Amino acid sequence: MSVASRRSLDDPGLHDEFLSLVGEGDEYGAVELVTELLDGGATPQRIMIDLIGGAQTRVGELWAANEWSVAREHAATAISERALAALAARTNVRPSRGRVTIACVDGEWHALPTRILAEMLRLDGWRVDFLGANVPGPHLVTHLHQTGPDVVALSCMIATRLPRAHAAITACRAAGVPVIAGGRGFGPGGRYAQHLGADAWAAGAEEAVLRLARNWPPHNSDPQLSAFLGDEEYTYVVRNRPQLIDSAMRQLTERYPAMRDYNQRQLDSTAEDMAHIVDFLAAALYVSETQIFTDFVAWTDGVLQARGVPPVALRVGLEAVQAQLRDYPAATAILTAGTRLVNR
Ligand code: B12
Repeated sequence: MSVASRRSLDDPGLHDEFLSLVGEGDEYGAVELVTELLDGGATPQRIMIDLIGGAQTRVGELWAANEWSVAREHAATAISERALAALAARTNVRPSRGRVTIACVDGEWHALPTRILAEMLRLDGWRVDFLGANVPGPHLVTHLHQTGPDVVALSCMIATRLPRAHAAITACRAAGVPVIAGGRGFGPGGRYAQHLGADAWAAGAEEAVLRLARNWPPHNSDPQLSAFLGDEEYTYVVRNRPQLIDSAMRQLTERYPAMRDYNQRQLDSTAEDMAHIVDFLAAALYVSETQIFTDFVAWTDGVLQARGVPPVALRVGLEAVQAQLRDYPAATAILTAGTRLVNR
């Protein structure tokens, strides 16, 4: 290709072009585009963060706005993964630093952000063991004993996985391996990460690269090591999860008549929303942070409204869970804060 026609990350319309390619499931087109950018002199880091990461963020927005279906989002993510793999195949770096294990916590399926992290660290000279999505804590610890890494990078993108993140962080530290945490599940500025005992937190892959290169292991880390944060209310909600969801579904059918005409798919997604209400409530109780729940309610409200579900349905759903938790003051306060948001 001639120099004049080289592609650059600053080309007008480039990001929209990549988004269309992943949206149309055009694997070859997406791989060709990132390869051309690499040939044109763009760094693999910028392509991963700005182009692929940026497109994924747009995919999330399009899904939330009901413009893209779940299937289209899944297909797009698969193409982004292919583009990432193509970049990785073109960039070999001899390991010159330590060894890092990268894993998503138990029940966490957002593997792509950690794949980006893995590639960024590999390009910076780390030897990377990438374990991917949904890694159960005990298996992670076995892996640490077998491979002896210098650091574990643990991802939590959804706050409902925080109790599992806490268990994993505690187990890694007990095995003598420091933990850097990341992903939006750890809250604004990663504020739950230290609370749950992580040695460090980074907002994104670029920050993690700097953090691990310059100041690792952290000498002055002062994690608040608490073996178990869940109190009686958290335990009650987790133990009674199925009953809380079933009973809330029944109450919702009585109090929100439109639901009686729902088809099976609508009923399934309502049950899923109800399960999320209970799971986010449990997470908020676990770390004593109402904001985990109110952020979730605000987000769900937007998602439901984009799908033509009126706010009253969510409000009734929240009330149906709250009605079963009258004797639990912290849960009641959190649910009240959530309901207040929907009433605005
Ligand atoms: C693709 C996707 C999925 C895919 C994931 C497939 C895969 N292989 O990764 C699937 C379909 C599995 C999925 C499922 C769900 N998802 Co989703 N998903 C997304 C989406 C569209 C893209 C994620 C992504 O790749 N982002 C691109 C990366 C580059 O973004 P990033 O966060 O900036 O990444 C950086 C940081 O996170 C950080 N980082 C991440 N981990 C770590 C770890 C360490 C140690 C460090 C240092 C840094 C770090 O570094 C990354 C690179 O710089 C996002 C939208 C979005 N805005 O991200 C939603 C999103 C994350 N999902 C969301 C939701 C709600 C869900 C579901 C609950 C949906 C449902 N109803 O079932 C489930 C939960 C599944 C689970 N239990 O994990 C919400 C979360 C909202 C919230 N309340 O927090 C989002 C934000 C969508 C939205 N706009 O609302 N999802």
